[in-house]
Amino acid sequence: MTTAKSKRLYRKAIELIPGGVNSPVRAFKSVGGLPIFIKTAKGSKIYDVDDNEYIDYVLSWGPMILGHSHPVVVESLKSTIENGTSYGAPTPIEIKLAELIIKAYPSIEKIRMVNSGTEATMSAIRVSRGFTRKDKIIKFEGCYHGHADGLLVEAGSGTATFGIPGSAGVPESYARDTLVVPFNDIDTFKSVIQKEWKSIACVIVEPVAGNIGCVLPMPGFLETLREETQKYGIVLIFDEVMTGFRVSYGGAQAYYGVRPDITCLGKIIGGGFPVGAYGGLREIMSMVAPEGPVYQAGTLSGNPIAMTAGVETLKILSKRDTYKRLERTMQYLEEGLKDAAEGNDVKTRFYRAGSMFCTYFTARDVVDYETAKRADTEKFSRFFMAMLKSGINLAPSQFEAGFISIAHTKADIDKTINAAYNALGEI
Ligand code: HOZ
Repeated sequence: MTTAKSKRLYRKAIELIPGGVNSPVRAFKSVGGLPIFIKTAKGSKIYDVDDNEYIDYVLSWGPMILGHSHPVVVESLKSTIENGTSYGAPTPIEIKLAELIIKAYPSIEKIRMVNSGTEATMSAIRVSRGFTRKDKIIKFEGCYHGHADGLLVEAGSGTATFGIPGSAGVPESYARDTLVVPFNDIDTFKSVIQKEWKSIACVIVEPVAGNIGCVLPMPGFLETLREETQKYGIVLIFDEVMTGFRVSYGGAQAYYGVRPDITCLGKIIGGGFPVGAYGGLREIMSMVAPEGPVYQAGTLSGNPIAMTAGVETLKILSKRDTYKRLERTMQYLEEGLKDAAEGNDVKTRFYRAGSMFCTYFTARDVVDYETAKRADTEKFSRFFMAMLKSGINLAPSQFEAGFISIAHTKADIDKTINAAYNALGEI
């Protein structure tokens, strides 16, 4: 297997783009390799510029739940593109997408489309502040809500991958209004809220912490967030950018049975195009301009290409057996990966919510950021590289989740399990 062309491109990219990449984790820095440059993708596979084939478990970090280049999505995009790519004006297709989302998420009565998950969370917080007329927010250690100032405090994703506690360039005054509590720590959460509730506008959480791997909420955690925020008149925001339409059609809120006041979405609802959305109770969303005084805008918001890809993706996902199929495939992969670790006597912990998952190289349970950080990242890196050489594309960080799509076949999973067995034997 050669990656000579990728190496050449990386040398060029690094001269022109910070770190040679347009998003930090892609640089492969934490796994000690050089990034592969992608040429094409189809179904469960991606192909690099050196024509190597990989079974893909990154899936553009989640959105490609139908697999890459799904024929139905591609066909509808062709006709959309022929009619123009952006108008900066309302279109029928954005109403269709709003309808589909609102139908799937009873907690959402009104929704605003934006261009990324970062914009969605940033705007949801602004609306919460406008609605409650309070400034402080509570977030949880290791939860990543995009890269807006004030949210880059003890964040996951790239900051977890590179061990950066916060980001340079964020004024202290912004971070001061962000109170941070360990994920799954009900007692600390309650004591912070009891002390500070008068100044807290909102609580924002990833219901499944997917930017430090895949950390599941413990029984009672999300329920407590709901009860306490309701008690004190604080807005509860679920950042479902990753979990929305992923862990179930109704997201984590349907999966765990807890309804937030605002939901942030992204990834899957754009079917692989840049998109985000935030929506919630009518009362809160009516605060958004031009209906209300909270300003938020965007030239490409509701872009017809992204809306079309989103609508077509959701239509396919809403078919009866889609999530059952994903569940069967995921169960098979879970069993195989666990057996491969046990068979090689490598201590791991495997977690998943629906079809998002993570294998941690640790013998101890992972319940929050602290316990996730105890995972052996050296071992993960060796595993990652061995898997890549066998044609399996995992996320290049111990602190990112993996995903499967409806295009992943039994043969794909068998090949993956076999590769994992050998890789775990090597490391
Ligand atoms: N923060 C993203 C995953 N959680 C990474 C996005 C990317 O590198 O494309």
